[in-house]
Amino acid sequence: MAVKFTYIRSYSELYEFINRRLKKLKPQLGEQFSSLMKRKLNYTYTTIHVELTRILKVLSELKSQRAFYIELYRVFTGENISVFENILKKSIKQLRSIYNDILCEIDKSKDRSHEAYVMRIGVARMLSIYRRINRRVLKLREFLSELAKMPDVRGDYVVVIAGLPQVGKSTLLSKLTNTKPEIGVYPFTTKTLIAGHINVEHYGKIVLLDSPGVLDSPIEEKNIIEYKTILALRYLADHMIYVFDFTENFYYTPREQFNVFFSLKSVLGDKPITVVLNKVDQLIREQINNTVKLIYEVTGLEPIPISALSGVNLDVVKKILVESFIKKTQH
Ligand SMILES: Nc1nc2c(ncn2[C@@H]2O[C@H](COP(=O)(O)OP(=O)(O)OP(=O)(O)O)[C@@H](O)[C@H]2O)c(=O)[nH]1
Ligand SMILES: [Mg+2]
Repeated sequence: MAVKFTYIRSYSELYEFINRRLKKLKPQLGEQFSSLMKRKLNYTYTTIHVELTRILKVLSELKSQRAFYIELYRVFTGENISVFENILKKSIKQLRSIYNDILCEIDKSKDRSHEAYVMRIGVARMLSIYRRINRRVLKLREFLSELAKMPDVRGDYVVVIAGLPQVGKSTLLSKLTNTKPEIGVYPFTTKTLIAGHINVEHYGKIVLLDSPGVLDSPIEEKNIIEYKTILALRYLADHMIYVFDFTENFYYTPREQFNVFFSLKSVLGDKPITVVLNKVDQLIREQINNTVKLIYEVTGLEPIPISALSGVNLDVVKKILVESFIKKTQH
C-alpha cells in the first residue's frame, strides 16, 4: 500500500512553505504590480489545491483497502473516511470561490497599496481553509505512520496469536517463526501487529500475527492498541491461538483471561481456535493437569501445555496450524 508513505503537509508547514515562496516571487521585466499580486495568489491557490487533492487521493486509496484498514481508520479518528472526504470537497470549492473573488477585487483596486492588501487578505483566507482541516490532517498523518509500522499480512492462512498482555505471545511468535519481536516484562510491550511466516511446502504460506494484549474491559473502553488485535481477529484471521498464563503472581487473574477469551472468540466468529497454556516450565505437574482440566471445562477446548521460552510442545502447535491450513485449502 503506497499510500502509507505519502507525505501530507500540516497547516504550519504549508503556511511556512507558501510564505517563503511568495517572498521569492519578484516582478518580471515590465510586469504590472497587479499581475505580480495575481501570480502570488495563483501560487497560493495552486499549492493548497494540490495539497487538498493529494489528501483526497490518499483517502480514496484507503477506501479501496480491506475492511481492516477502513475500520482501523474509523476507530483511530472517530469517524468514517467519507466525513473527511466531504469536508475536503467542500474546502476545494471554497478555495476556488475565494480565489475568484480576490482576483476580482484586485481588478477593482485603484492603487498598489490596496492591491497588496487584497493579496495578503486573499492568501490568509485561502490558508485558513487549510487551517480548519488541520486537526484532521494531523490525525491522518498519525494514522499513516501507524500503517507504515504494520506488516504485510498477505498470506494463504492468517493465524492471530492473542491473549492478555504478558502471557508470552511475542515469545511464541519468535519460536514458531524467524521473526524477532520485542519481548518485555511489562504489559503492552507489543503495540502493533507483527508478522512471521511458516512456509508449508506445496500449500503456501501461513502468516502468524503477534498482536497487542487485550484487557478485560468493555469494548467501548478499548484503546487503539487493543483495537488492532480486535480488528485483526475480525477481518484478517483464519485462526486464533489463544494464550493462557496461570503462573503464580501473574499480572492477570484466570477470570480475566477467560473473559477475554470469550470476547475474542465472539469477535473471531466460527473460525478455529487453538488454546495453549504457556509457561508450564513454571508449573508443577499437578498444577498443569488441574489447569488443563479447568480450561477445558470453561472453554470446551483442550489446551496444549507449552513453554514458549523453553520450547516445550511447540512442534505440536506448529503441526496443528499446518494441518488446519491444509484442511482449509482442501475445502
Ligand atoms: N518462564 C517463562 N516465561 C515466559 C515464557 N514465555 C514468555 N515468557 C516471559 O514472559 C514475559 C512476557 O513475554 P512476551 O512474549 O513479551 O509476552 P507478550 O504476551 O507478547 O506481552 P505483551 O506484548 O506485553 O502483550 C517475558 O519476560 C518472557 O520472557 C515461558 O514459556 N516461560
Ligand atoms: Mg508482545
